[in-house]
Amino acid sequence: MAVLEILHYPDSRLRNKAQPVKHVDDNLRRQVEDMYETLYESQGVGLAATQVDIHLRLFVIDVSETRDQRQCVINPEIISKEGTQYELEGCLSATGAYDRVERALKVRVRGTDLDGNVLEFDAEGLKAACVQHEMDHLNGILFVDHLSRLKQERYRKKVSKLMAVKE
Ligand code: GNR
Ligand code: NI
Repeated sequence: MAVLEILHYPDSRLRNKAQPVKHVDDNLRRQVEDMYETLYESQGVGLAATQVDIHLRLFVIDVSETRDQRQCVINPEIISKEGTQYELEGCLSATGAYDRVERALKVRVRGTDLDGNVLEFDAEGLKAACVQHEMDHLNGILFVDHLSRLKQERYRKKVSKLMAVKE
């Protein structure tokens, strides 16, 4: 197992649209194990494959306090949405950005697990926001894209200043 390197804004690879998973092999299983390790090490609630430079449609989540409710969804789809919420989000690929994003309050998710079984579940609140956030990653979208133009511009400048300091 290994902790994978997470891509950071403004890395253009975060803009790739992930491709459907055609079959699950041992290599992909290993990558998913590494994604869990990366998720727990970085204390996130979700991680999309895109963030670790794997451009396949899958994500892992664990929104539990106890960090023992891992779930991997392959070829995820949101089949229904209900209500709205407007809660604070952060992203492991967008350091230093925290803001409220409008999301559906409840979603119904369909996909498959690593064994090819159909998976279908309801998510609400943080878990629902997280699923929508991870689905966005698979489509090359970051949560900062949902913010106002002004906030996006401020964030872009903040990051370029931080990068200038590093060099
Ligand atoms: O750790 C994370 N927290 C979070 C909080 C609210 C809504 C979504 C998230 S996902 C984020 C981890 C991450 O960047 N996943 O892509
Ligand atoms: Ni994210």
